[in-house]
Amino acid sequence: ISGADVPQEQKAGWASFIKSLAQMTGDLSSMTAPPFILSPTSLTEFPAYWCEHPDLFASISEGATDKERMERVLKWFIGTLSAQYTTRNEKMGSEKKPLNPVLGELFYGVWPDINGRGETRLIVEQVSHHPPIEHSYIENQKAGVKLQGHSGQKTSFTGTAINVKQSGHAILTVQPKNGQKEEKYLITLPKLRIEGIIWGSPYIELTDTNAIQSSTGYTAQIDYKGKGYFTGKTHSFKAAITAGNKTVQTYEGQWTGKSFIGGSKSHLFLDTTGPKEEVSVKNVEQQTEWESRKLWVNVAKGIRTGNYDEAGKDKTRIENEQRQRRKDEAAGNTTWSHLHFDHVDSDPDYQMLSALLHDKLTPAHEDAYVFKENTRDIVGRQA
Ligand code: CLR
Repeated sequence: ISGADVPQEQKAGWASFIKSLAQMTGDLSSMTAPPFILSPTSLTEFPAYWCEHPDLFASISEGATDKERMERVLKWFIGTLSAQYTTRNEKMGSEKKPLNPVLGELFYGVWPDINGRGETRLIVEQVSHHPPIEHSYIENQKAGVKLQGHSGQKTSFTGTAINVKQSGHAILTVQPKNGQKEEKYLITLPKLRIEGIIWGSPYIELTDTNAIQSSTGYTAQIDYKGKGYFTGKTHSFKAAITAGNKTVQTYEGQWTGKSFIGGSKSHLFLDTTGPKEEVSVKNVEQQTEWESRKLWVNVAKGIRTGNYDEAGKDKTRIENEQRQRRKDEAAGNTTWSHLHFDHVDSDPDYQMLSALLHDKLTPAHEDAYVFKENTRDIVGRQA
C-alpha cells in the first residue's frame, strides 16, 4: 500500500510531497518535505564517506606497480560506496533528506594515525547553494595520497523513483612509495536512483556506469545493476581494469558485501561488511559559526527530538540571514568569496585525464576548484 511506512499524521504531507516531485525542475534540495523524512545532517558532511576505510586509502601508494595501484584505487573506491549510499538506511531506517547547506558552510574532520598509517584530514566547503555543490579535500600526507573534488546533483522524478545525476568529479593524487613519479586518477561519479518513494521508505540503488582513469594509462570501469540483472541481488556491480583495448582484470559482486576477482567466487577482492571508521569532528562548542554542526545545531536538535517547530524556526532564521547576505552583496556589488577554494573555469588534470577516457564517459569540460594558498595552514590547525 502506498505510504505504508509513513507515520499516520504525515500521510497527507507525504502524498503532496510526491505530487510536488512531478513538478520538480532538477533541484530537489530546496523542496519542503514532511518531518519524518528529514535528516539532521547537512550535505557538507557527506564527503567524509569517501574515507571511512582510511587504511584502504592510505595503502594505495604502497602498490608496487601501476597496475597494482590501479587495483588498490578500485578497491578503496568500491569500499566507499556502502558508506556513501546505504548509511542513512542503516542508521535511520531509510534514506532521508539532508539539510540543505548554506553557501560557505564548512566541515572539518580527521581520521587519526593508527598503526603508523598516517593521519587523514578532511576539509569541505559549500561552494554553491543553488544548486548545492560541495567541494572537498582529503589528504594523508604521510601516505602520499590526496583526493580533491566536488559534487552537485540533478534530480528528476519518474513517477515511482527519483533519478539523481551527479555532476562534478574527483581527482586522486598518489605519490607511489616505490619512488615512481606522482600519478593522478580521475574519478567520475555514479548515477543513483532513489526507490521506495511510494512506500515512504526510500533507499538508493546505483545505476549505469562510472570510471576511474589513471595517468598511467589504466582505466577502471564499474557497471552497476540492481536486483535481477547480474546476480538477482541488489547493489551489484561488475568492474574491469583495462589498458588500451585489453582487459587486464575483472571483478564482480556486491558493493554492500563481498566482491571477487574474476568470474568465480574463489578469490575475494573486498568484503565491505566490516566496521567503518567515522570521521572525528570537534565538539560543537569548539566550532566556528560557519561549521556545519554549529550552524545547524538547533535545527538538528529539533529534528532529533521531534520538536519540528523549533527546527523550522531556526531553519527560517538561517535562510533569512542568507537571503539578507545575498541582498547586501548585490547592493554592494560584491560576491561571496570562498574560504578555502577558488573557482576555476577548467582544470588541466581533468582535461588530460578525461581525454584518455573512452566512450564519452565524461563531459568535455568541467569547472573545478583549486586550493587557496592559505588553506594548508588552516587544515593543519584543525587537527
Ligand atoms: C551527495 C554526494 C555524496 C553521495 C550522495 C549520497 C546520497 C545523495 C547525495 C549524494 C545528494 C543528495 C541526495 C542524497 C540521497 C537523497 C538526497 C540525492 C549524491 C536528496 C536530495 C533527497 C531526497 C529526498 C527523498 C529521500 C525523499 O558523495
